[in-house]
Amino acid sequence: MSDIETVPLDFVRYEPAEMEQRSAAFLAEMRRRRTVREFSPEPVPRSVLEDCIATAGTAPSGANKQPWTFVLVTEAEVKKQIREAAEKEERAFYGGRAPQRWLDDLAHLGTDEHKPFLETAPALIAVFGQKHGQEADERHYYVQESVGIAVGMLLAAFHHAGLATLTHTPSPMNFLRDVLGRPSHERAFVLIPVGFPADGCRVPAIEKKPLGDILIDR
Ligand code: IYR
Repeated sequence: MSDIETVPLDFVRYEPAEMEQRSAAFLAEMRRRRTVREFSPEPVPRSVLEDCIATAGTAPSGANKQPWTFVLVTEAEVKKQIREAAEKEERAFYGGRAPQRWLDDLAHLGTDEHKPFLETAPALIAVFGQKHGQEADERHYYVQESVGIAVGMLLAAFHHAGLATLTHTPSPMNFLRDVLGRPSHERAFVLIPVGFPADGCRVPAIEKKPLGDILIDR
């Protein structure tokens, strides 16, 4: 590295046996993560929400521009507005806008245009990607990739903290910018209800691909 400013790397190195134990334990924990569509209205601690959003904010990003905004919604009135706007789009989606092939692919998940979780979940996080910086001449790079990585870390952080999430993509979700009063250079990326699962919550019987289907040696 040339004459850029540096700091010592804060890196923890583990013995092989401990690495194996840690990676296996993390895998087992992440395998329990499921997308939840039935939430309890029980509130969640503000500090946990903040820590998880801060965790997402540690993600790598193009030129370290951190091109994301996480809007935390807990007010009933705002959640209601979001539900109404989302259900309007989803009625059009399920009522004919989506190609039949797409609806067929969703059938096994049991989703439809009703989105009660947008009001039941104690918190919604609307994630926005910033097309450029505060000033229009500050460029951002790989915005979709950067925000996608941050959202993956956010979902893992919530699961690790003991909260359930739903990666909800009302389509289209431009209404979020208006309802939440975000500037025109921000584009909604995903809407994430967060909370505890409802009592007796059930989830679709689906499976992840085995490792042999996703890992290729060469
Ligand atoms: N946005 C709709 C449809 C939907 C699309 C995909 I791809 C999913 O994995 C799940 C749902 C909805 O949220 O119902």
